[in-house]
Amino acid sequence: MESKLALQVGTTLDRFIMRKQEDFPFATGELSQLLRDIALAAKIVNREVNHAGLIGIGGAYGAQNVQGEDQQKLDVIANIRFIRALRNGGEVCTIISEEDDEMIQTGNCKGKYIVAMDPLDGSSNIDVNVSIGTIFSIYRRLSAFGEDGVMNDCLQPGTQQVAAGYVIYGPSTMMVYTTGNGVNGFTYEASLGEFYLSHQNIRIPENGNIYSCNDGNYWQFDEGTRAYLDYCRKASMTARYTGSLVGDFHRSLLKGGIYLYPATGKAPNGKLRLLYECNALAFIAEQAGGIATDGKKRVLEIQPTELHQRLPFIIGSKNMVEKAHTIIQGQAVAV
Ligand code: P6P
Repeated sequence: MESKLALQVGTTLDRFIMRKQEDFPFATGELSQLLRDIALAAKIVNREVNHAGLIGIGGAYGAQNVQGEDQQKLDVIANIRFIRALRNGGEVCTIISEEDDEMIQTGNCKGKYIVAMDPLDGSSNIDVNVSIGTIFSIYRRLSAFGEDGVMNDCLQPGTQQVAAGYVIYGPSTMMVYTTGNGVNGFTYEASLGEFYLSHQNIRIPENGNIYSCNDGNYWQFDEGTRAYLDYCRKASMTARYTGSLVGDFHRSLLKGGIYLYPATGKAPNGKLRLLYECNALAFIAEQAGGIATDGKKRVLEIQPTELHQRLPFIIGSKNMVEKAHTIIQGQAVAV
């Protein structure tokens, strides 16, 4: 049911959230507050990303995260900022973060929600000023209120997300999210400290001409994936790959396109993480009319077994992902 009052481009995120809450007569406002808490953290991280080079918080932190990846200073800062905002907001009992091996208990035992997040994805791009992003998924807790969240709360399939989104820190900073009723994008005006509705009811074009994949892994891919990349080259499609999932997905969402991170020799289960990267973008893609799979199965239906599990990932325009499946699974001869 549409909100009573039309929401025009230029509406602030706060007003948008409030108006959309009216569409849920039994809503009690906690999810709305949680989305505001995320937006607040994004504003703070945006400020730090914007002048990292000036205040010496660029570069490596000198430690590795649970993934064995070199943490950048901003990875650590962003993780702290989002955890603090979610803890202070009071709506979240437990957080899963790329930067922390274990579940993070906020102490808000009455919090209704679980958040899975990649606080700063693509951070190796910070020092070369390429877009980076935050990715988040929100779930209702399954366990009883009054206690810390438990593993069962965290290992829910993506179909159980109540909201998901990302923030892209690029030429402009945007927050794009869905609560299951379409996808909307908000552009940040730093001088006013507000996100404004700039991309209403985003739909991903069914077709596109851009494919996004790390071609350097070509000989590590299986035969089907190589056949698909050969098809893209023969079709004179455009290759675009920034090394930032959020940036490459955002382009596919707005212009049409496909992003692939298949299994490789170095990453036999794929590189990207189900809980705090793929599920959120898959929810957004499907809400916008696109598709997201692990090469075979719908990402949102995958039952997680570990907090940091990885999977091969294909996401983007409906017809492009379907074409990729037919070639990769050997059901069609690449032209
Ligand atoms: P590669 C960044 O580390 C990331 O998780 C995604 O943002 C990005 O798409 C991918 O990994 C890049 O990985 O192996 O191509 O450098």
